[in-house]
Amino acid sequence: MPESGHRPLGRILVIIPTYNEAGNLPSLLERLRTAVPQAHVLVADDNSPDGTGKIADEIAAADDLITVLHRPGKEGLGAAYLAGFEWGLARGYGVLVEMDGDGSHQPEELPRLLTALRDADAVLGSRWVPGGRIVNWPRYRELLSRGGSTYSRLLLGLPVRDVTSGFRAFRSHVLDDGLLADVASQGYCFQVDLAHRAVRAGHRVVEVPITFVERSHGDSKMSRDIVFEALWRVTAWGLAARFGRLAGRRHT
Ligand SMILES: Nc1nc2c(ncn2[C@@H]2O[C@H](COP(=O)(O)OP(=O)(O)O)[C@@H](O)[C@H]2O)c(=O)[nH]1
Ligand SMILES: [Mg+2]
Repeated sequence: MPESGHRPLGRILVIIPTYNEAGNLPSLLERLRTAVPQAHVLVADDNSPDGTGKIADEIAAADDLITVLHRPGKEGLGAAYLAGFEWGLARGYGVLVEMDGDGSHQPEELPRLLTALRDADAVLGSRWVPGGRIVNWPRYRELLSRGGSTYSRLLLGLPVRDVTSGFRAFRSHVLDDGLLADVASQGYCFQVDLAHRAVRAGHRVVEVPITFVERSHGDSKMSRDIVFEALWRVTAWGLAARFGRLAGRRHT
């Protein structure tokens, strides 16, 4: 149930999943430590071949508020976040933040997300609400993201404009309450899954506008498989909900 109502936020953990972000992570960490100096940072690296994990280790060695979670190999965004959430929940953080490691999410905007969280259970940084912006994103990515959000909103009845956004802040009780049990989504579908679960559980989920800046170093990990996973899972959830409702009606 919603527990917000101006309760103190508690300690903040920013989780950053990385796979081959050597060219982006150092400057991102520096900006993040300046923008929100009190936040702890957990880099969840999947044994990046470009040495991101080692670079993160070197930065963490000089900064008590940065920790690196080394994972054995590439398992997708969802698995990295689940491991990061588990790490943070076990250590009693009050707020768990999701943020990309490629510089697309501006650390300078995190204080705004945290302010909105004072009055909510979860805050989603959104490209597709008034005031939201994208910079340097190819047209096909914009169409895919907008189309995916609209499809999920209609099919799942999800009152969210940007369902795949990966710049988010959760009060820890949202994630601690069995919400993560049996999450199977791996790619960006993980973000849809989480938003869907949070809304269904009755939590107060709000969106605030963000400016998303496409990476200037390295490559996107988006793939056709990731898009198909989101499409089939969202469709399956939508149909299951509809058939469930119909079946329920028949019995009453
Ligand atoms: N640990 C981990 N991080 C990942 C994986 N796939 C993507 N990421 C990270 O997730 C974030 C978003 O991925 P990105 O490729 O930029 O996706 P895009 O912004 O949608 O093009 C980046 O920080 C990636 O390094 C993965 O399999 N494991
Ligand atoms: Mg990116």
